[in-house]
Amino acid sequence: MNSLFRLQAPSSADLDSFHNDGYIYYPDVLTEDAREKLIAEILHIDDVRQYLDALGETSDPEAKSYFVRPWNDRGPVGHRLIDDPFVTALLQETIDNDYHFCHSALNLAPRGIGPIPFHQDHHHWKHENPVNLAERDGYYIQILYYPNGFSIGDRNLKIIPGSHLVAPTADATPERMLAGDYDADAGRTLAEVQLEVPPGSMVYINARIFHAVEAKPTDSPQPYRIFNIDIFKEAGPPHRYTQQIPPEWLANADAYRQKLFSRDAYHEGCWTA
Ligand SMILES: O=C(O)CCC(=O)C(=O)O
Ligand SMILES: [Fe+2]
Repeated sequence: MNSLFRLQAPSSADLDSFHNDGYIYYPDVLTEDAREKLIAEILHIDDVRQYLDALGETSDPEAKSYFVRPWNDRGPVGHRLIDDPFVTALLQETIDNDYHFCHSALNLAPRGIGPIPFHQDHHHWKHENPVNLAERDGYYIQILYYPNGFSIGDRNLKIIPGSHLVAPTADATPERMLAGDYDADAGRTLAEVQLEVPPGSMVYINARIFHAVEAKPTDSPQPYRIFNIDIFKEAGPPHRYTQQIPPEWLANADAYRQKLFSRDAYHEGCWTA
């Protein structure tokens, strides 16, 4: 089966970027065919169609995002993203073999939507149960896909490269990192980087890095920005959103896919049980 991606595996420079900067940026890495089909699949989802019909062409400053988690209503390309050979090579070469699929989400951001401040998505950090403390150093990988891309100043992603190297204490806020207070801990100057991303791009991040998203101006030339995400976690207890796997995903799964999905889902109380 052909890959959905223009690349087969990460280069050694990519792996350095993952370990030193906490992310790898792959501009325009989906093939044209994959990008077009993925967008078509997303726009074909009933809920998405209804959302976009209601949104219309105008720029309502009160407009809400479309957001679904877990994103289970995936078409064939959406499904193949989970275990495309390039994604598998990336996971194996960055975090080895002991990982599972955690969950996914789909988001459409309309004109006028506000920003998301700097944050980290490693949920075990924000909880103090023994299980969270024990899992604190486990890898949590977010694969961010931008099928229709974005420009600087138009809901662009921002990151603080190297912020994954700073110990996750309550004091280590993004404001203090950007003020230089943690440069010695990180062994580098911590500064904000803004990404400009053409359609079909992927950003592969260690969820320990601080990242943020700008607002989308009401006069953006792009009516909505599409963002889908797949998240993988080191083997172990559930993360905050580790999803139930729909039974039909297991029906035709090969051994690799079965292993990806062989983990417990999150449920209320599972960390204190
Ligand atoms: O919209 C994006 O580009 C990223 C959003 C994000 O950081 C998140 O969903 O945690
Ligand atoms: Fe995030």
